[in-house]
Amino acid sequence: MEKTLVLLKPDAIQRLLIGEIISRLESKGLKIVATKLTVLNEKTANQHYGEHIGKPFFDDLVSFITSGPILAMVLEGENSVSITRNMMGETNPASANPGTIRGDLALSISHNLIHGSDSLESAEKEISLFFKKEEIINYNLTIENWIHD
Ligand code: D4T
Repeated sequence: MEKTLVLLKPDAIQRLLIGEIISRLESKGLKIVATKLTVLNEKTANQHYGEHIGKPFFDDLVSFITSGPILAMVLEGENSVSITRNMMGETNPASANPGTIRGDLALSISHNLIHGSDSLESAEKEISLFFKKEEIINYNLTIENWIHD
């Protein structure tokens, strides 16, 4: 089953939005198969946001993402990568649709609450950056037949 990496960024933790955001993802039918509260060091932040090195917002992005605890999660479900991205909304909360996490809960592009892998390939890389294999739990929920085809 498809897996994706989600990070609740330091603003989500400080604004006490962990429960609200997880509740949306969990209610959709995505299953949490790994999670940890952690503080990113600069090295891991550089690896995670490597594609943005050299962009004008890069230094602020790294300071922000390393500024306090984040909640990292692996979510599992059919099409979990694209479903999570759709539920997050556009990168800039000002253009994110109502009903999305960023559209409903954020205002600023530099404080946009949540990260989700943007492709299957990134999901694989990102999951291995944050979690060891044995930290990802394979288990069944009894309600799964009510969620999947
Ligand atoms: P992440 O990677 O955090 O899930 O966000 P997105 O996938 O939606 O967007 P992104 O990779 O383009 O941007 C990464 C991160 O940088 C911040 N950012 C982005 C910023 O502060 N200023 C900017 O101009 C842009 C484009 C927000 C998300």
